[in-house]
Amino acid sequence: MIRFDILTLFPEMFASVLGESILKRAVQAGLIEVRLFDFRDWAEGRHRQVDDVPYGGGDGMVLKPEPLFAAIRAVRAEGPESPVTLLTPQGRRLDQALVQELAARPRLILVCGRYAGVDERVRRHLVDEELSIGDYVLSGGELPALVVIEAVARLLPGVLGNQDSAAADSFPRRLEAPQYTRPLEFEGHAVPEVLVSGHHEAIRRWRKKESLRRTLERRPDLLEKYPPEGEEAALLEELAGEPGRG
Ligand code: 4HQ
Repeated sequence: MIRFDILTLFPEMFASVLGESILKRAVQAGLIEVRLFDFRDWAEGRHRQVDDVPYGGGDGMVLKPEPLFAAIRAVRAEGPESPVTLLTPQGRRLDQALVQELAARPRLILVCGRYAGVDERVRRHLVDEELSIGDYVLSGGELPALVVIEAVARLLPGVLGNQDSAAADSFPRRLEAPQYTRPLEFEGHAVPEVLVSGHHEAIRRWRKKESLRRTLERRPDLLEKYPPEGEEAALLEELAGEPGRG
């Protein structure tokens, strides 16, 4: 069981994703718990203001330190000790290795910023780690937090049901081979014959080769990082001998 404590100005953004499919079942089965905190509840004054103009001028609003400090302290105080994680494009990039690290924790406290970001004092004096889901700009940390929840949850025992958990665990070193299902012919396009041949060894080899072909075309960096050996090396030779496209 992992507990996710989410601090956000938009707690309602989480309901639809957590209310469907795998995550819904994980919550129902008590495999994960997601608690949502609207940090506006910790804002003072008649307007419950959570943001303000940047000192020195500039575009956008900055999240004020007081409500975030109060909210994070209150949330942190209940339950097991846990680092506080801020979702930001300036953070450590999320990959499957980091997802595995996060999945080993009992609790994650995820802070979702908005607007031009948080006052630097939140980052410096309250946040323990910063995490990015990739090099693109979103409008808030809510979707990144949901990405973290989903990626982490599916590694927990029992969440995926049937699937091989070892396979779910690590990012594959090769891209997947093409997959087909019925019908055998669709709008004149047939399924590769080998897949309906019943020849298991031929199918295994075909998949391995097509997986390599895709990896070579789209993710040659994976071949550098995890060099082919044995059968893979031989299949790569075959690919190199094929007449190219274009
Ligand atoms: N944000 N990975 C929140 C992101 C982001 C990302 C932009 C985070 C706006 C306020 N977060 N700020 N990419 O784009 O984590």
